[in-house]
Amino acid sequence: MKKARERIISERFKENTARRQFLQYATAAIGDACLLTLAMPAFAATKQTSRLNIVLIISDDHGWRDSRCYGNSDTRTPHMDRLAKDGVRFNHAFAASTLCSPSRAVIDTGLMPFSNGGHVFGGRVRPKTKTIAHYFRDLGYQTANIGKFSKHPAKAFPYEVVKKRWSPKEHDAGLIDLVDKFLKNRHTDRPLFLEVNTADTHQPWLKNKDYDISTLTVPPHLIDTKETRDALAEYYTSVETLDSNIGKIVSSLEKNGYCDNTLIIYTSDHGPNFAFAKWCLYDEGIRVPFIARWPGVIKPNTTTDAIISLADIVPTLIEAAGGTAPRHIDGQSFMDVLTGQKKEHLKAVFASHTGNNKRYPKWKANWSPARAIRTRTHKYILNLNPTYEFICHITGCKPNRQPDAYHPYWDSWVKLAKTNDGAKMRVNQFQHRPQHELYDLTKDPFEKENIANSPENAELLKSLQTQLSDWRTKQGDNVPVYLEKKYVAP
Ligand SMILES: [Ca+2]
Repeated sequence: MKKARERIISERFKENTARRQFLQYATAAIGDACLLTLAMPAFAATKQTSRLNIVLIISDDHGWRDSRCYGNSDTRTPHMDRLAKDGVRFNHAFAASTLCSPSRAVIDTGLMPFSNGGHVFGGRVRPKTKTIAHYFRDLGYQTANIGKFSKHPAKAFPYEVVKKRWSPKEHDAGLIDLVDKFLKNRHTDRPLFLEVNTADTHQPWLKNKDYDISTLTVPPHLIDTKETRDALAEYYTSVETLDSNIGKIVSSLEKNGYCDNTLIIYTSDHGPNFAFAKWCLYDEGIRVPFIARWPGVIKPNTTTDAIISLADIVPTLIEAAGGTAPRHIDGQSFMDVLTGQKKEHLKAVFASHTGNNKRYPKWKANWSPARAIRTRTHKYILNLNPTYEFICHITGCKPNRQPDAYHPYWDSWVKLAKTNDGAKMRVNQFQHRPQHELYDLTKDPFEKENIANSPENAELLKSLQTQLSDWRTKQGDNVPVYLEKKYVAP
């Protein structure tokens, strides 16, 4: 352990020296940067720089349980499993929000949803917010973003190279070629910060390839119907494609010389489009896969139970690159967990869900804002509009209106609920959220039994409420509790 630490310190010293030298060089050559690139022969492309390259692969709506290395034996994920075998797998990584753009704004800023401003779906980060593209540019890196962008406004995320590719119907067709060509044609001696955003697991899911739905294990938070099994098979088919693409990205990195001196991280923006997952602050919504590979620094085939937030990515990567993490941001570096020096990181994580803006007025949907605190053992959720029915894409999409986003499984649950008490209870739990929800995750990991009203939990409830309230105050989050039965879009 000591040896690993010394090695890291030594490497960081070398990296910092190289960075200083590079900055001096860059200052002199800045005006000729383009000419320099053009003039540089292909064989001189320095991919194995003395400084660390960083590749962050972010998937869309992939749940933490849904790969084989995380224990789901129904899925086929050899490439994620391989990445985990080569590196460290985090068991307690949490997104700060359960929708695309708010979660991604946190990943790229290190600031939680209210402090970066982009807490609404499609919301914009505050003017002058510093993002990962700024931080790595300042560290002398070439910054690139390939795939789904979903960051607003785009100018606040000034990646040097942006290659957008996201078409829900076509999934990631063409994405791998973009990554491969970019890596192949990259001729610079600067280190690389690359964010690749895949969309394979976003709806609409792919058609079931060859999963036998009768053999699938339906996770306990879902209601077991044929339609649920069909949806799982489609989702797992999409997970398989995601996994294959991760394999191709890693293979392209290795083929193009980004092997030993490259930190590769795989994570997801939030959980899948199943009830009690995406759109919700239950663990199935906010808990995400997180795998990191860094040859020579991260001990292979290890796992950690350290609790991390995706807000911690920015400071961790800055530190890994030899920089100093900014103090004003919410995220905290977990570099010591990556290197195996520490087993613990955060005591609790916070999460926030606002929902859509007024782009869905006809639906009156996705307006069930909530906030949550999640400790090692418990989750407290504060629902800010508890009397309004929980309507989201899962319950609100109709086959004739939104054929690509419609999933028949929800209708199958509603139908079953007419004759089955268990189904009736779960459908009701999904559509009607009390103001206060408390779960004991040690006994009830799928958060099915709300214990907020049990007198024996009063003290714990109060403590978690105080922590959440203090956090909200610090964040500038003053959204009140709405007790009207109406749609009040953010
Ligand atoms: Ca997403």
